[in-house]
Amino acid sequence: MQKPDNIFASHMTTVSDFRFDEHVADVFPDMIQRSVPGYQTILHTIGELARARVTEGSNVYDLGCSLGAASLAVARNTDHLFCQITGIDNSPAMIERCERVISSFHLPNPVTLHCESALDTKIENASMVIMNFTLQFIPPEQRETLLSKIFNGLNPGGILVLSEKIQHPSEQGNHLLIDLHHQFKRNNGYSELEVSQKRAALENVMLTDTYQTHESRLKKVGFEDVVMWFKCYNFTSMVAIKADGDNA
Ligand code: GEK
Repeated sequence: MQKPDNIFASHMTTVSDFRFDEHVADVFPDMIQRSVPGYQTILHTIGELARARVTEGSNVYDLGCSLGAASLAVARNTDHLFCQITGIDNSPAMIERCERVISSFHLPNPVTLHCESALDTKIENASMVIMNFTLQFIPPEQRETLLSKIFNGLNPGGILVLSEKIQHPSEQGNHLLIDLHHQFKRNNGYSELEVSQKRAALENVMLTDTYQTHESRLKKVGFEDVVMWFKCYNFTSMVAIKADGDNA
């Protein structure tokens, strides 16, 4: 049974900045499921992409792995070859619980976890890197350097799966998408107070870019192609492809 997320249910006199602490880690599966449209579809597709693109003897990195949902999707879909899956998160509470989740499954490929910032992770011999709603928590001025490091660590033909909450470039379009997302959350049982207090908590912590910013930055660091394969309201998932030797 998942623990229900009621972190923002009672009135707070001051809303502190959102942190991935033990309270959040305890309710995380319920929180992300009720807050991110298409979360299960995205995990399913990460599994499909892993089956199609992960190569024998390569590394897969899940940066900002939380409780390991994307790493598990990769592990379950790579039973036909050997690969090393590495989950990274800088929240000790997340990594501690993720260890428990991962060790409760018998997986065809090893998943190794490290508590560190994705900014410090060495990326090498990678056929797939996943940032499933993580880049939005990295300071904006460090995003290009991180993406460049990922690009350099990917093998030719390797992919980055980048899922992000985005901003629409026009104010009225952005409001339309925010309203639809808030309605999605109310439909999933969050109250008006929960929606507004969570929004205030995330304001300084989760800094979103437009799709255009993502696409041009990914191209700038060297990716050959950027494919937006999922969008619902202001939530999107992209696959950035590194040219393989034959196309380069
Ligand atoms: C999933 N991918 O379920 N380095 C490493 N981790 C970080 C950093 C950083 N610098 N900053 C934040 N995080 C998951 C969901 S949640 C998305 C990812 C969300 C971690 C943070 O601790 C948290 O676990 C994760 O990124 C973001 O597929 O809650 O909206």
